[in-house]
Amino acid sequence: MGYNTIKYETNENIGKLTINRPDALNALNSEVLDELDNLLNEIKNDKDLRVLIITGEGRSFVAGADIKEMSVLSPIEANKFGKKGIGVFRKIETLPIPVIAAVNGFALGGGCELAMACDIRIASEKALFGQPEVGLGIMPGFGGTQRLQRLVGQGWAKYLILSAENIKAEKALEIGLVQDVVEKERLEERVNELAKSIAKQAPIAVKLAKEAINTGGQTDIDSALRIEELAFGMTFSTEDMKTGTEAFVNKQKAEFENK
Ligand code: CO8
Repeated sequence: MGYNTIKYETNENIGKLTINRPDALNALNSEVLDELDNLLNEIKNDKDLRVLIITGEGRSFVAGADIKEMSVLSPIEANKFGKKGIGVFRKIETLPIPVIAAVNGFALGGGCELAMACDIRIASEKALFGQPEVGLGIMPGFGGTQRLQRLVGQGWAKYLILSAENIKAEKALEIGLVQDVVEKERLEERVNELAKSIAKQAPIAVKLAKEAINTGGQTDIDSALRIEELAFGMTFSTEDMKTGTEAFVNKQKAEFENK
């Protein structure tokens, strides 16, 4: 399918999705969200894919939801727009494969929220993070009030959301919002390295581990440990479990088949 506002390519078993509205610093309008939704449905059904990378074209990751589009919305329309974004971001978060945000520039408002819906965030030293919504008379509406506190705790979540202050990549690293910061020129290489290292692990084990972290993170410890117990047991029904453990015993490298 052809897209106007996003680009998608695959290299072996790694997908790369680029938000492609550089003139608007990749702001998320309804068209971007609709196209993302369609593409994510395709990605979800691609059995060969093992990792997805999300990044932005040009000097911005995503500078937020499209303020021009939002400025004329009625409350009902705003609600619909918010719901659309929340649905798309949840689709990213619950994809059966890991998703890495390669944060190449501005990650503001909906852009920070998009990065947070990914499993891992690697930032360029030029990246800027923030939830500036209250400065526009609105508030985060694509999951920011919930995901930010889960990632960095309520203190920093309140600091960032209530002050609308932006922070540089190094600060984002310090508070745990991103997992690594690299020079701008090295971002692609660093993210590809990480994607490849995830892609060579046993895919079903990776998928179950992601699911256990996501689901367990939303529940009490006893239920969460039960989720882990069940998922752990399930890995023993895979051929990849035999491949992985036998390769270790025979001092060989495992090649997993996603079975
Ligand atoms: N929406 C629409 N257009 C944008 C956005 C945006 N979020 N950000 C940048 N642009 C456009 C600019 O309007 C400009 O367009 P034009 O050339 O036509 O004037 C172009 O991108 C380039 O931007 P600037 O000239 O401003 O570039 P600068 O380098 O001077 O500044 C900044 C870069 C600092 C990133 C600046 O553009 C900026 O502050 N952007 C807005 C950041 C922001 O406030 N983001 C949060 C938006 S609100 C949000 O995300 C809510 C999410 C939840 C929605 C829930 C829905 C109900």
